Amino acid sequence: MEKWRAAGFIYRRLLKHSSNHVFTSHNSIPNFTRSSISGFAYDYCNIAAPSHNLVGQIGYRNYATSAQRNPMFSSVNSDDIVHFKSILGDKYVIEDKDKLDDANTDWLRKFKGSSKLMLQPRTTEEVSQILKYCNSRRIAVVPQGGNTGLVGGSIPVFDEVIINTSRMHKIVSFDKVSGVLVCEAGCVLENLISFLDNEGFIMPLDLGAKGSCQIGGNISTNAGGLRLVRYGSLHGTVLGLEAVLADGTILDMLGTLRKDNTGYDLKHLFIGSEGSLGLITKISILTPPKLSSVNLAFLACSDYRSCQKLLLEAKRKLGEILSAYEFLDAQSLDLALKHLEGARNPLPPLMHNFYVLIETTGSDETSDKQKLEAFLLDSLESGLISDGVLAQDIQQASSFWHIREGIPEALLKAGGVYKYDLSLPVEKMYDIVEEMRTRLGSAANVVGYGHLGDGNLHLNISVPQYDNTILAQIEPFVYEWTSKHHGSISAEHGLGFTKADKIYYSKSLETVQLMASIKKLMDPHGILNPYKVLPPSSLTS
Ligand code: FAD
Ligand code: 2HG
Ligand code: ZN
Repeated sequence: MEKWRAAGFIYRRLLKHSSNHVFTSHNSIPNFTRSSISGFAYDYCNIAAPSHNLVGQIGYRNYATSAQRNPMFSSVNSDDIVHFKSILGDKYVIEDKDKLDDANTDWLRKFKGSSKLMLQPRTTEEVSQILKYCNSRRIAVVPQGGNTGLVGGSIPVFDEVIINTSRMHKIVSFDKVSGVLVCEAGCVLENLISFLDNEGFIMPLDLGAKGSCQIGGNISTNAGGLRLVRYGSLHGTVLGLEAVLADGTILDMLGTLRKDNTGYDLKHLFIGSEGSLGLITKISILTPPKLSSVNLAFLACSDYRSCQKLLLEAKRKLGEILSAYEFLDAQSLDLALKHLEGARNPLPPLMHNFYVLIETTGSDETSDKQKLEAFLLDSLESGLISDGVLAQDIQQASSFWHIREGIPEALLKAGGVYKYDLSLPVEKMYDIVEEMRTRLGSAANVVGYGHLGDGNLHLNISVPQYDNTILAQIEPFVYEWTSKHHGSISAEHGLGFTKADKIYYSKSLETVQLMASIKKLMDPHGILNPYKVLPPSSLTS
């Protein structure tokens, strides 16, 4: 009886929306605009206090407390400043304290470096001259894109010079026949999405930080995001790169071919290397055509097992039109509704334990719609979903995405947060959330959400204040658990500074040794993003 009542409920909604629920070009409507992403951080700071004090209230940590500055590195002096000005002009050699405060602080407002200098090159040649000089003077540098990274990789640990790519934002070419886009590394992802939308194409990646993150940063972190389930990882879609090595050598690997088996495919070394092997200056990427029908459903499931079974069914029955499969638990939804401006629960406020967003993208509006509706009704009848709603227009779709994409922002507003970005077998993924809840009791709010379609859990532990006693209950347990279940301690955010010394939980000693040899070969003085990705101990032997 219960099931049929529920079935009637969703069926009414489907009928209600069926006249015009198919919406198009979702990709042209950002969920966060550029200003809202960075603006949010400022709003947050303005409410209470300047950023550092605010962060201080919840337990701000300085990098320097957990690492030793490499004594081989030089500090920047006045001659260096004169030299950088001769390359870039005065305006783009930045010593202004306020600008440096922002560039020294990460998105989470958790860590802060103490760089006294930010350089903003416009061209590859300028990057090359800067690195050549820094290498000869043993000045350490940190490449910085949109500074939305979540593992402390994009800010200095000590006084490294920040090389910010924001001025390198030119689209070089777009070929409509092949769908290959060539652009500079500092292009903001959302701008590329808009550019391609006008051309009838889409970017093969999309993430909540699109309003600020840059394509160079995306590639350097091998960002995953919301559509990986459909378009695959950047290792598949990036066709070529231009990068500058530590000694200033410009490496031209900017091919636009899909097939090229002439020797080692070195671009892959840079994808996901988090600025530790070179600074990416240009990219070429394969972009798919924009398809005419996009549908988005926001669904409720009573337990995690149902979310998991629903994924299998979605892969089977929606097949080639499935373009996103995201999940969040009730605790994540609560946080989003509490902290995100304008967020509204798309479903009546009944208790559901889990929520799933299923997006389809296809070329036939009628058949795509029929397919999705049939799938939803079947899933309801079989009890896999307990309620759900289809977006009836682009605004509604944006409001559903706002909830999912806004969870990191909501967590930040809630206080301190310990973040774990885990790859795990889908059937085991939620066990760690439950075990963590049992371990921490009322000391923390443990939430789980993420890219279920890719086996990527975002385990977030929200605390009123950063607290080492709580941290000791979380780590190393979370890493040991992940390793025991053959998972990865970083599915998509990278290792950065915060997880560099945890690499052995996911990689063998021999693998790390080979990585360290490659790093030493390509950057013998270790000036590129030091203290990140690899534990410093792996580089000393
Ligand atoms: P930055 O943060 O500036 O830098 C990241 C790393 O790349 C640093 O190590 C930096 O040194 C290096 N780097 C930057 N530019 C270059 C360059 N040109 N050459 C060499 N190295 C460089 N990540 C995901 O994978 N999936 C998500 O769904 C996702 N969602 C997010 C949502 C929000 C709200 C936020 C705040 C973050 C999210 N992230 C996500 C994390 C982050 O946005 C990504 O890691 C993104 O790819 C970083 O891009 P960026 O330009 O901000 O890079
Ligand atoms: C997302 O998918 C991002 O929203 C951020 O990767 C995840 O905040 C996180 O833990
Ligand atoms: Zn993610």
